[in-house]
Amino acid sequence: MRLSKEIKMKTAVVFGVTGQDGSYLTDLLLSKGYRVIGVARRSSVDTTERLDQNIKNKDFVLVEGDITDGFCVSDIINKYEPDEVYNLAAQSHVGTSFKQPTLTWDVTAGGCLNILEAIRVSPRVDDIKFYQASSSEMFGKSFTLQSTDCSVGDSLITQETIITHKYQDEDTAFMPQSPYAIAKLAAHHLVRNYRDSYGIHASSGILFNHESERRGENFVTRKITKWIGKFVNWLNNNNLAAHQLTKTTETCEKIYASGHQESFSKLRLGNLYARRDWGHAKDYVRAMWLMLQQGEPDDYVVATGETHSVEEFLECAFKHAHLGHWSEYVYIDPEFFRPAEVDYLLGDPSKARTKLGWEPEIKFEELAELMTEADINEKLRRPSLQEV
Ligand code: NDP
Ligand code: GDR
Repeated sequence: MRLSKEIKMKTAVVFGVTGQDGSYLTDLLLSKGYRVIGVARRSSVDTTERLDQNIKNKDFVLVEGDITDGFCVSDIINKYEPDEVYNLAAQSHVGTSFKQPTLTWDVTAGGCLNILEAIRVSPRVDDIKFYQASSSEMFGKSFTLQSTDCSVGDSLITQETIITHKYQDEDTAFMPQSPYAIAKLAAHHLVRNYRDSYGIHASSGILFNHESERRGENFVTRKITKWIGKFVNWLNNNNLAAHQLTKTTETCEKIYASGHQESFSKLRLGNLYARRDWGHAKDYVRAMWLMLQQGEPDDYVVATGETHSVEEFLECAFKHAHLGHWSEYVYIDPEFFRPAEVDYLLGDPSKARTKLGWEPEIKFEELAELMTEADINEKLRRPSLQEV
């Protein structure tokens, strides 16, 4: 029996399904009654750990595919006839993009073009809505400066107070600082160009940093909480409390405890002064979905409207783990400094709030706590993950 259009199950193709956002988006779409076609590239090891909860769901189909292969992308779009296509696939690590710029370009810019082309030539072009994962990294060094004159008093005794607000929104100019950000910006412009040229329902979400318990382990927030998880486990295994540790200088690379032979490597980090607008991935995939429910395609900034430094994240996470001050545990390693840095990101999500009705539910402190808690408990649940 053929189902009428109104009750037909929607189909979404998700490129980048094995990543942090891919897994949360899959959770969301399945909960909304979609059939989800998740595209994962071939790998010599299993990369589906984040999808464990969905892998046996009858409405979830995992297919093999790589976005750098245009024929493969076209085949998937023609075969599964999606209503919505989400492109979350990318070489998404900024630091790595300096070391592998060509690969980053091919995947992050070229991959998006392959999907747009596949949609353009599809006979169902008018029935497909497309989401592109754009990034706040595209702003790079750029920001909008808003000065508000808050002067008080009469003309004779005026107290001049100019408050300046520094932020990024949809009108802020782009000034990308890495091969990753430049590739994302190329993809962003391609999306706009295909929307204008061919009338494709293609939207870009300019998402600011979003993290979670499922965040990749070499992004700074997860690197910190993962280290804390392992360290707490080491303390527990050795019946040690934080106050029993030997004081070391900041140039010392290890942590020692008196009376114990074993040591533990300090947490190695780069620039602690960069500021980011950090939210939770669960909130951000909701914004992606909302963009594709709109009548007209558009671009939206998605952010919390708060900015914090890496140092502040350290403070929050170490405080939550009851380990004392983070500086006792961190070793600054030049290896993790980037050739060019993005110093300051603070998004203004007013447009997403007004037009999509989107609000983030999880803010900075809760995010740091959730991640720290999850990594400490992970160690307790899976003792095999101990530091060797
Ligand atoms: P992840 O790095 O966790 O996931 C990236 C995904 O892309 C993985 O599933 C990866 O597969 C897949 N992928 C990489 N190369 C290819 C390829 N050639 N073909 C097919 N798939 C490929 O990123 P996030 O989930 O954090 O982010 C999702 C998207 O949003 C990315 O495009 C990212 O650049 C962008 N973004 C992320 C932000 C954030 O703060 N998280 C902020 C703004 C934008 P595999 O598992 O095999 O590696
Ligand atoms: P970012 O995230 O580059 O903003 O890109 P990341 O967590 O990698 O870095 C944030 C800031 O922390 C500083 N930093 C370190 N970063 C890493 N990874 N490792 C370290 O040891 C370290 N020490 C300090 C960085 O220099 C930087 O200033 C993320 C990715 O998810 C992108 O895909 C996405 O587009 C943007 O967020 C928005």
